[in-house]
Amino acid sequence: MEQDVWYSVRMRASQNHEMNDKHISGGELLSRYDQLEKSVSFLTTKALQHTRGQADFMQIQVEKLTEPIVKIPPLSPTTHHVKTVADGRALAKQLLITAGVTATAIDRALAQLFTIGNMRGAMVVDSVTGQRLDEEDSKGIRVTRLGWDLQDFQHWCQQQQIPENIRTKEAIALASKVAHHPATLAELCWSDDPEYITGYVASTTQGYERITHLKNIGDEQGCRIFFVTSDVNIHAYNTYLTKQPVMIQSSSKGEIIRHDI
Ligand code: WAQ
Ligand code: MG
Repeated sequence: MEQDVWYSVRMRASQNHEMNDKHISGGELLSRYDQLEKSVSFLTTKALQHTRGQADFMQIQVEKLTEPIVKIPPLSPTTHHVKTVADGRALAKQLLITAGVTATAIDRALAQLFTIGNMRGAMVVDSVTGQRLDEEDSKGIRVTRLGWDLQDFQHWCQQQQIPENIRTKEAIALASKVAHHPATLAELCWSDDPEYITGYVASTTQGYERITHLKNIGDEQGCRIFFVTSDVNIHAYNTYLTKQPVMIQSSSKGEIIRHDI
């Protein structure tokens, strides 16, 4: 049945592509064939109307999926209201420690992040030592092949009494996929968009914990760090993040959709 065939759609856009290649925007979603035009258009708009600047390079890739899609539920959200960045980061550190990450690992990971700057993906870090486990000096691993039906998201937001915001949809989808892997202890994230200062700590044990100030307005330094157990198989972990199709569904209990190919 054609309507059961799914496609992965990915976008990345940057500025000064030939020189320092400043990351402007990225996006990934799952789409049915009859929604492909809309999906490509959604990601094009995301790239072209970006507060990080005007892109001079954009790539959009569409791939038919042949693997079964795993359905998982979204992490449960909570919001912590803080008044300053210092309070926000101190709280984030506390939440990460509660999830099992060491203070040393957090400090070392953040020091590496600030040295690199301008990442396009996430850093994978040993939750005990803080050693970076994905390719050193790379711009990070991009989590792809994930989606969340808009209606299901909207319905879930009403139940949870949180705003129906597309940025939150994308962030919770990503955090839920990442947390679902048994090697992930916790994630720390804030946006690289200069105007958006709310970030989160996510983990299977504590859910999606939003923190209202994790950076100052105008700051373009974003953050995405996955803290993993020391015994992680980094190759398999990478494959899960980039290749395993995952659909977030509020009522799901972890079943697999077998789609015809
Ligand atoms: N895979 C891995 N890393 C990514 C991905 C991805 N698919 N998308 C973004 N990143 C990394 C990349 O290094 C970016 O610089 C950084 O994360 C921030 O990305 O509940 O908007 O898309 O209010 O700017 C969180 C709070 C918002 C939402 C996060 O991140 C809420 C956000 P952005
Ligand atoms: Mg961004």
